[in-house]
Amino acid sequence: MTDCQMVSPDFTAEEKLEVQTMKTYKEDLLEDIQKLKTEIDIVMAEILSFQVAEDNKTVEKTKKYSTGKKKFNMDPKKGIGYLVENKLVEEKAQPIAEFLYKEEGLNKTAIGEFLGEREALHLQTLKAFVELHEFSDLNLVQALRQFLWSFRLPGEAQKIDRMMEAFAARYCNCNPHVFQSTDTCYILSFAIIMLNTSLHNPNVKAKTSVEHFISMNRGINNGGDLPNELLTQLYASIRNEPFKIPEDDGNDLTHTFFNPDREGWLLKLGGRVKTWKRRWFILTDNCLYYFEFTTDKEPRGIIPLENLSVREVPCPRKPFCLELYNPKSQGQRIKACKTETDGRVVEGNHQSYTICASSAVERDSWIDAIRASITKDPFYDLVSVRKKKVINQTPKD
Ligand code: 4IP
Repeated sequence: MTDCQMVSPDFTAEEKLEVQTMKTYKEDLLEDIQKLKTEIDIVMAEILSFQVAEDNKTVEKTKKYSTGKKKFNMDPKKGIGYLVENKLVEEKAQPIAEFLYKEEGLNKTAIGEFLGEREALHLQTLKAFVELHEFSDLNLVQALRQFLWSFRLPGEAQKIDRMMEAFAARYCNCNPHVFQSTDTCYILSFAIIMLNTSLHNPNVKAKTSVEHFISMNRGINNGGDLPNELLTQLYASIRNEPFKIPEDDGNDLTHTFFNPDREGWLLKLGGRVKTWKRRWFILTDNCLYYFEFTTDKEPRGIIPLENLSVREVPCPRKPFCLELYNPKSQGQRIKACKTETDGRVVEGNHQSYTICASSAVERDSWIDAIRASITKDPFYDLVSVRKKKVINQTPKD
C-alpha cells in the first residue's frame, strides 16, 4: 500500500497530492540530513587526525627541545647547533641570549662556557645576554650578585676578561654617573670579588679591613678616588652577605684567585751570604712572602712570582730543596725586596732562591702550589694593566 493509498479516503485528490508532496519533501530532507551527518563525521575525523598530528608535533618538539637542552649541558656549542638545526632557536645572538638567560634547567657552567668563546656569534650573544640584565639603580655589589648568579664564570683569564668587560660596560650604561670609565668599574668589580674571598673563604687568614679596601682602590677613578662612602657601603654589603655562586665545585673565580694559599716553615739560603734561615713562608696573590715569626705583621722579604719558574734542585746536605729562578734571564737578579736588619727595605740580591722543605712531600706540594700560583697570574695582569691605565689619567672635574 502506497502512502497515497494510506491517506484518508475523505481527502480530495488535490489534498492527497499535497500530502504526498510534503512526504517526499520530508524524505529528501532526511536524506540531506543523513548526508550532512556523514560529511560532519568525515570532517570531525579529519579534525581529530589533524589535532593528533599537531599534538604529536608538539610532543616531538618538546622532546627535541629537551634533547637540545641536555646536549647543551654536555657541550654548549653542539647543543645550540642542535636547537638551531631543529628550528627551536634562531641562530642569532638575541634569541640565543634569551634562551640562555630565561630557559630553566640549563647548566650554568655550560652557559659560562658558551658566553666565553671568541667567535663573533658568541661575542654578540654575550653582549645581548648582559643587556638582558637590568642594573639601573643597583649598586655595584647588587649588580654583581645578579650577574654572577646567572652563569658560572669560566676559569680562563681571557674569557673572564671579556665577561667582566661586558658587565662593566652594561653597568656603566645603566648607571652613567657612578664611574668615570668602564675600566674603573671593571677594576672595582675584581676588587669586590677578591674582597668576597678574603672575607668569606676560611682559607684566607688575613681578612681585608675596610681601610685596606679603600686604600687598595685609590686612584682608580681615572686618577681620582671613588667616594669613601661608596666603598664603605660596598664593603659592608659583601661583609654582611657573601656572593652566591652557582654550583660551587671549587673551580670558580674566587677560588681561582686565591687557591692555593699555602703557608709553612721553610729554610731559605741567603743571596750573597749563603746562610740558611728558617722563615715562615706565605704564598698568596702570586707572591711569596717570608717572615721571621708567624706573628710578624711585616714580611722580611717579598718575592713576586711573575716571570719566575720553580723546580726541584739538588743541594749538598739539604735533601729537599726547590729553586725559584727566572728562566728568561738566568744569572740576573730576581726582582724582589727584603728588609735589612736596620729596617730599610731594599732590593733583593738573589739570582735564584734556594728553599729547603722538611720532606720530599712537602717540597713537592710547595712546588705544585707555586706553579699553580704562577699559572694563575693572568688575572692579576688583566687588572693591573687597567689599573695602570686609569691611575695615570688626570681626574675629570
Ligand atoms: C743573610 O745572612 C740572611 O740569610 C738574609 O736572609 C739574606 O737575605 C741575606 O742575603 C743574607 O746575607 P746573615 O743573616 O747571615 O747575614 P733573611 O732576610 O731572611 O734574614 P734575603 O735576601 O735572602 O732575605 P744577602 O743577599 O743580603 O746577602
